[in-house]
Order: sequence, then C-alpha cells, then structure tokens
Amino acid sequence: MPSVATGANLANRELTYIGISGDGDTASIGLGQFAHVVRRNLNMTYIVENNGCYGLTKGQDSATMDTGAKNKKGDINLYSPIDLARLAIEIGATFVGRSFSGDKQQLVPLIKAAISHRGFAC
Ligand SMILES: Cc1ncc(C[n+]2csc(CCOP(=O)(O)OP(=O)(O)O)c2C)c(N)n1
Repeated sequence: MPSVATGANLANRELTYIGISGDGDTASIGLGQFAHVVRRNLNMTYIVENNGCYGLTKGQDSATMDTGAKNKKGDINLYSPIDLARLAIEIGATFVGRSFSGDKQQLVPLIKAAISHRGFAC
C-alpha cells in the first residue's frame, strides 16, 4: 500500500490519499515501507487497524502483540511489542493519533483531522 500511494502521489498531488493497513503488514512485513513513507513525509493518511495478530492467516501474533498475551492457538507471546505510534513520532511523522474502533466520537474527528493535515498522518 505505501508503494502504491507513493507512486500515485507522484502522478497526482491533488488527490486525497487514505491507506488502510494491518499491524502485521505495517509492523512486520511492511515495516521498511512504513518507515520510509514517514521519513519522506508523503502526503497521505495511513490508518493501521491494529488487532495484534495476523487475522487473515489464522491469528498468529504480530509484532504489536503485548508480551505475555495468549494467541488463538494458546501460545504465549514472549517478545516485546513495537509501538507504531511511538516509532512514527521517533522517525519524524508530523501527525500521529491513536484511537479505538468502538469509540466513534473520538475516532471520526481524529480521522478528519488526519485527512486535513498536509503531509504524512497516521
Ligand atoms: C510479502 C507477504 N508475505 C506474507 C503474506 C501472507 N499474508 C497475507 S495477510 C497476512 C497477515 C496480515 O496481518 P495484518 O496486517 O495484521 O492484517 P489482519 O489480517 O489482522 O487484518 C500475511 C502474513 C503476504 N500477503 N505478503
């Protein structure tokens, strides 16, 4: 998703770019891509739907899963989690927010603010 958003941004800077990704894709498989769209301050809103696991491939722990948490199979996670919001701030994101999908009152204005931000928002 970050590669496609980068290419599309080069072709047309006038559009509003919103990308949705998972925590597996963002904190593991696509961590390099995430870091570099933050670093380049790509004009987009990058939303991570963080459920702590690889939902599509049967619920294995992702890199954001809490230490000591039990996955679907009953395995305990031994590793410390990557905090994506903290990482984004550390590498220079100009807008970072975190909310809960069950809290629309907080989430809707947060996403609106992220979309109206010029530059990278996640
Ligand atoms: C490069 C690559 N490696 C592995 C996969 C297999 N794969 C598909 S979805 C997925 C996990 C996605 O987890 P997450 O991003 O947290 O999304 P969720 O399914 O929880 O919504 C994996 C490993 C893939 N699609 N691409």
